[in-house]
Amino acid sequence: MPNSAKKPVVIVTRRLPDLVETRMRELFDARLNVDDKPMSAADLVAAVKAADVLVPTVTDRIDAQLIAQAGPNLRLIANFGNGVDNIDLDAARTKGLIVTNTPNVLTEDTADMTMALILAVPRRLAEGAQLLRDPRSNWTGWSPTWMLGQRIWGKRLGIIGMGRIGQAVARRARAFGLQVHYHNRRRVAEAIEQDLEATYWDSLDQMLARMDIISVNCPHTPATYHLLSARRLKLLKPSAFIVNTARGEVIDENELARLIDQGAIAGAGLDVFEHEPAVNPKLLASNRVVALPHMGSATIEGRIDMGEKVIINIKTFMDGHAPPDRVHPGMF
Ligand code: 8YV
Repeated sequence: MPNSAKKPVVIVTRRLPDLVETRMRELFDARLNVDDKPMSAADLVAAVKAADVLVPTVTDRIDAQLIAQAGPNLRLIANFGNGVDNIDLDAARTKGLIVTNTPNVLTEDTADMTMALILAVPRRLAEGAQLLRDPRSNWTGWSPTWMLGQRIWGKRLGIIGMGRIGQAVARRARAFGLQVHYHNRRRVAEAIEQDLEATYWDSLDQMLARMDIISVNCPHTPATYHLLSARRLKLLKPSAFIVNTARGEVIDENELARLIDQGAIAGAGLDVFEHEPAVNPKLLASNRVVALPHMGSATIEGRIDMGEKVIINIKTFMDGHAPPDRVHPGMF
């Protein structure tokens, strides 16, 4: 059991909101990254050798090779983030390390951002805003045929991944008059389906071929890597839009860019990318793509809540109890 008399060495890989860092300083021997410069591979090795607890984020690759080099004191990896695809969970378990994440607190913020993209792409929001700022745009005033987009109301939204965030997206989508459809590893409870008036598709292929908007809300796992493969992307209607606030790796990004370029897919709203922070230049060049720099959970309230969860996970573990947000391999 961890020794609670001595403050644990908690190494945090990125800068967190002040409130969170202040509390961490009070409770732990917190080693903070005040410059917020992403840690190099060598920095991470030094961190896992020295820490009792490591607090990584999505920008840190905690792979088997790194975990193998962990020092004897490292017991807990308390991820600042919901997705744990940055961590090799099997390697962590083999090494006897507990892994935790920060579920729930970013659900509503991420669903808001998803809904924002669902609205933004068909209604050409970014294009319109950009146009007014461009001195060459020469906008002379309203016209009946100016900047026409596609109506949202009455369209079919296909949600891939009906977990917490998928369901929060569905609730919002209902309010905007979208018909909710979904594909998930497991069908959700009947009461949830009824509440969301959601139609389940066992076959992802069949759902893709019939939707007007696709929203990706599943985690990135080996099973969902390129779930939207070149073959599946070609099943979409040319009038369909894709929104992704989950993980870039779920979509074959090159193929998506190519199909949008060709007009075989109408557009995309992307908050995440396959090779983050690199973004396929074709996507950036297209006015049918709204690209955001991984902002889904980026609210001050959300980030403080995430920090609070990290602290609770560490504190509970250090007090000798099971941390509330423990992640097991196979959970995702
Ligand atoms: C986080 C996210 O900001 O929590 C997640 O899974 O994708 C983001 O919203 C990021 O992961 C923090 O590590």
